[in-house]
Amino acid sequence: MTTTVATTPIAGQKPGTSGLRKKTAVFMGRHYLENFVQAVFDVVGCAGKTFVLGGDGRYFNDRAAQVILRMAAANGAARVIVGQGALLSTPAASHLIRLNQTDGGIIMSASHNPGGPTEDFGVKFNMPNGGPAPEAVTESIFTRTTEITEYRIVQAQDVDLSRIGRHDLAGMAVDVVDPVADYAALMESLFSFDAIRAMFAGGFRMRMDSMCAVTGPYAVEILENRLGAAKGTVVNAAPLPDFGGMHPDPNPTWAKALMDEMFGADAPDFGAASDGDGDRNMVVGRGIYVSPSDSLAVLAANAHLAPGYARGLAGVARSMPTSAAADRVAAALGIAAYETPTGWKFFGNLLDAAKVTLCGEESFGTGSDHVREKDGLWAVLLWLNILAARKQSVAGILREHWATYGRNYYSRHDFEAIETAKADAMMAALRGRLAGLPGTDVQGLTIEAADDFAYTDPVDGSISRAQGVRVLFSGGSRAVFRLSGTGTEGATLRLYLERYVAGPDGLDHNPQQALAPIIRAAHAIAGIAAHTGRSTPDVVT
Ligand code: VG1
Ligand code: CO
Repeated sequence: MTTTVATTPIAGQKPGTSGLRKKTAVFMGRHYLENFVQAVFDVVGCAGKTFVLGGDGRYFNDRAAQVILRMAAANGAARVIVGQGALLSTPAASHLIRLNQTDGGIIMSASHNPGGPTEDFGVKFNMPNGGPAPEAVTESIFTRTTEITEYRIVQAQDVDLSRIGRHDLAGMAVDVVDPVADYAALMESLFSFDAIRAMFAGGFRMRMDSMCAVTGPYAVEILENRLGAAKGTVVNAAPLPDFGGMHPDPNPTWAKALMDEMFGADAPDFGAASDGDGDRNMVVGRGIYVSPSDSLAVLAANAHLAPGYARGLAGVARSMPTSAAADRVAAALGIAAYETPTGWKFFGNLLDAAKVTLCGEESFGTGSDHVREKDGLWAVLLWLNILAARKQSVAGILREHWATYGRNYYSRHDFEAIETAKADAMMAALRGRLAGLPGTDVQGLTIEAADDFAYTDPVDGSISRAQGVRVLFSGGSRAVFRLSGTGTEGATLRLYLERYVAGPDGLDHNPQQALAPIIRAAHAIAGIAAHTGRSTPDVVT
């Protein structure tokens, strides 16, 4: 039986960089999830359609899945494909949307944000191409949340999402599928599993930290079962509702146990970690950390060594704050390089138009045209394929890369949970001063240019403004300032720092030291301490 429930708009249901993210308790509040889901269905249409549904297994994932299914049925959907246990990594969901040519999908995740009753939850809608909804669609969804007066839901028992196969929910088909199988087959089609298997058989050792989040089952099946990595290679492999109390953000701060292992005595050859929903990756060699910007550049330079990319790359795209290391590779390969705003949704059109093959962000995101999301395990497998083909260590490959292309020293400093008004005032003041900055000297550095990044999509011509303030110094160094669009508490200031050094450089390879002059200049230019009361970042990556 379908019920139409009267409701009223709830303020602030505005999707950010990657869907709607709020405290779990907010999502569990009266009508909150329901209003947002109905707004999505009202905008994208639901009657007769097929969707994919899954999430990263965090607290409320299972309950939210049942609500979304009942609402899809009430809104007339024909069929929903759900990962068993309501689990799907973000890249696996993207693949299922494409593979089954569905009308899109709903992913339940707050990605790298912690999970649990007092932590975060999130919902995002992906389009029929498998990618995050573009700004025009998320804007329409937001507008709809401000107008909503009712939502539809069927009254029914829970669907048994633990049982693979077809179920019926008030006339709608619910197909519960193995969340791993199709994704693993896709990976086998892209990479030389034989070469990687031979490398493991030859004694190559790895540690994969799934951070008690969704990639555990994927990593165990692919790395241990199919590629023959030693049992126990994947640690924190069981997805838990609170991620075992961990912050499932694969960076040196939150994946410290992995870093300690990789820099300790008897470190394995290769280490990797992924985030809550499996779209991010961190890669570490024995005694050497690979910055995400460098990782994108190395993958671009070597992707042809994997069968799925043997024909070469159409082009490479990176988000604006990501270092220009990948641009140098693109120039050497004679392929196009694109610079987009932060967030994977901006890569979708470039991938669909086959203008680029690889994409990446400094925030531990890398991916390709195999799906329309960034893909953590994909990046790990491409690295493994390259290591198997080149028969060199991670350190050896990185050093050769820097010797060839020069090195883009890079770091991001995050200042978290700043009072929103203070952060906004700092950005407004900075934007107000942009025109006067070029030609001035700050802390011994000369500013060449300064702007607020705007992007015109080369495919559909849509324009996205105010995507972050860039200050370029002479010699190719820069500082970028922007506020996060994924936080759930106050504002987070992200300060991105970059310095290019050609060839073997004589610096000591400590990025914080190499970047010290730019860090000082950035603080002086924006008056971070004066505006926010903060002089040291909470997280450095
Ligand atoms: C952050 C990252 C951005 C990434 C986004 C979603 O956004 O900086 O590069 O695309 O998270 O990643 P923001 O607005 O907080 O800087 V995920 O893995 O959380 O979906
Ligand atoms: Co994520």
